Amino acid sequence: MKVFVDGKFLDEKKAVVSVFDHGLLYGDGVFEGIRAYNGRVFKLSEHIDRLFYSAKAILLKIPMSHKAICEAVRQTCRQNKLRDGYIRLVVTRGSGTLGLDPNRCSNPQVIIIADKIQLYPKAFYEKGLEIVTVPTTRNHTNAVNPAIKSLNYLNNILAKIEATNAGCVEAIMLNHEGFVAECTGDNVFMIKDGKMHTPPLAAGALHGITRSVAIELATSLGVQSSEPNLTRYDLYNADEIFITGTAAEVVPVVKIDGRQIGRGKPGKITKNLMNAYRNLTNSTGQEIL
Ligand code: PXG
Repeated sequence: MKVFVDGKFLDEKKAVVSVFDHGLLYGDGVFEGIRAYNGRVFKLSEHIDRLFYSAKAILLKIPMSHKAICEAVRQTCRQNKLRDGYIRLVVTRGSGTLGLDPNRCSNPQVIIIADKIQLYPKAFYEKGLEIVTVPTTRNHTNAVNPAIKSLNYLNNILAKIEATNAGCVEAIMLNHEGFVAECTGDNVFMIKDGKMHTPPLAAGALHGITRSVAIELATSLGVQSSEPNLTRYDLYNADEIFITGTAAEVVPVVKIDGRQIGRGKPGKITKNLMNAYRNLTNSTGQEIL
């Protein structure tokens, strides 16, 4: 595999960054997770927009233009003959001294890995997931804002460990006020009486690309959506629940904290959205060529 590092394509064994890089020392950097389907990169421009927004929020100047990064992503796919897969884009603060000061860092590193994707088992999509609420609270938006897709994912990792310990693959994270925020690597949606609801971004959620697509697709299917604050009670009494993310796509949820959701199987609107999402990912995106 060839990995893009700092403007060059390196063999995977030689694709390394300095141990003095603040990305490693402090989790000081940003990233994106992107998918390619059928020789096209899905929502590439939107992912790179978000990368720049994350970088701006942490005062990190990305040493490439939006256009150059889009091109480098496609080039990395070409180098690896990848038509379907997962692209991990990372920008670190670069190497500096053993102190926090980011001003002592030079050479922010742009890293692009294009690899095959480990898909979730089919059963997740056919039968639906059981998930749990976990004790770790979502970061306060005035701390490391969850809208920033930063390299500092410990808050999410702790929640993921708690979910795994409970025998689940995803977790519902609540914010400091007790409202539903999102999952560890996915956004969450509920359907009640034919309407769709998802937590507002201010509750402490990532501005998910799949989340935006789900809202657009729902509209095109005639399903109204809104973004109210939601509690666990609202989720427990939903007719349908599903989670969205680049890796997971759209996955039905049939049980939360031991409460069966709806009829305990993937709901109709969820299934319609799963189909619509599949059609969109297979027919749109920036061509790799
Ligand atoms: N919330 C969080 C905290 C995320 O990290 C999402 C929601 C969904 O956003 P998108 O834009 O993907 O719809 C994410 C994205 C992985 C992996 O390896 C995680 C994400 C994306 C791709 C891969 O677990 N998280």
